[in-house]
This record gives sequence, C-alpha cells and structure tokens, in this order.
Amino acid sequence: MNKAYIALGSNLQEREQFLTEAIDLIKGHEQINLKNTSSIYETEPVGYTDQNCFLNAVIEVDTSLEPLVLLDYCQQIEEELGRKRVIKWGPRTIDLDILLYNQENMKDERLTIPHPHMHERAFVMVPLAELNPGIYIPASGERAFEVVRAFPASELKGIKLWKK
Ligand code: A4P
Ligand code: MG
Repeated sequence: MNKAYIALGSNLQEREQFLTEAIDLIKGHEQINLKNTSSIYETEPVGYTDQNCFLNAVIEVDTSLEPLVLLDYCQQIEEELGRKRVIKWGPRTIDLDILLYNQENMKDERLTIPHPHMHERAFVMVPLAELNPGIYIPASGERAFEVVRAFPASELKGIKLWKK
C-alpha cells in the first residue's frame, strides 16, 4: 500500500458539492482507500485574484495505484465533474492535485511529486498540517506545521475554517 495526499479546490457555485462528489468518486475506486479528510477551508484566491473565494481541503488515501494511474483517475474526476454543468473554457469546477506519494520524488512530463508549489501555498499547507502536522515536506526541508508557522499572518488570514 502507498500513502498519498491529495488537495482539492473549487471556486464555482456549489463548491462544497464539487468537493463532496470528488471525494465520493475517490472513495468509490476499489484500489483507493480514503483514510482521512481535513476540514474544509474557505480561502482567498491566490495568483489570479479576480475570482471567487475557493473551498480547499486535503485528503489522505491508501492506494495500490501507481502515481500516474492515480493522476489519470484524478483527471478523470476533474473531467467528469467539469463536464457536468460547466461551460466550455469556463473556470474548472474542481482541481485535484497530488501533493505527496509516500516520500517519493518523481518528475515526469505529466506529474511532479511532491507538488512543486505546495509548500508556498497556505491553502494547501493548512489543511495538510491539520491531517498530519509532522509530515516532512521535502521541498522545504521542514515539517508541515513548521511550514504553516512560517507563513506571514497576512497570508494565514486568507484561510478560514469553513466546515469542520
Ligand atoms: N501535474 C504535474 N504535477 C502534478 C501533481 N502533483 N498533481 C500536471 C496534479 N497534476 C500535476 O494541472 C496542469 C497539469 O499539471 C496537469 O495536466 C498535470 O499533468 P491543472 O490542474 O490542469 O492546471 P492548473 O490548475 O492550472 O495547475 P495547478 O498548478 O494545479 O494550478 P494552481 O496554480 O493550483 O491554480 N487559490 C486558492 N485560494 N485556492 C486554490 O485552490 N487554485 C489555483 C489553481 C489558483 N489559486 C487558488 C487555488
Ligand atoms: Mg491542478
């Protein structure tokens, strides 16, 4: 069995439903075992800021799927939920990023693990630290709670507990 952490984000209407449906689809795979789900956080948009607030969460799974197969499945879920009710070219309803896969490092055309920006993003690190504060984040050389502690207060202010 392999342990993976997956980040979920949505900022279109029915944000919570998209997270819930994505989690249900992940749970529904017979080679993926959902172990734990973080709280849901409402977070201010980072990067391109002229958009709605996101709901973000992180889940922990055990899986016998290899990383690229897990990515395929995540992308299949993105497509399935995106296709459902969203206009072409519109923003995506759900983003699924694989953060960590065991403590492995891999760099493929389609997949970089650990996710290269995870340690810079409070909307990822806060829910991850809730699930596993002691987990080591290779790119930063620190544990999750230390990464969170180092974020400026101004950034952490943008991360609000939305649903436990
Ligand atoms: N890819 C490579 N590595 C990975 C990985 N570890 N997990 C490739 C998942 N995918 C990975 O991703 C583009 C390509 O990355 C995929 O085809 C895959 O092969 P994408 O999700 O289609 O594109 P994207 O969403 O533009 O990329 P990315 O990096 O996921 O986007 P961002 O930067 O995460 O932007 N603010 C808040 N508060 N909360 C958010 O959730 N999200 C974004 C999305 C911006 N601002 C946000 C949030
Ligand atoms: Mg993504």
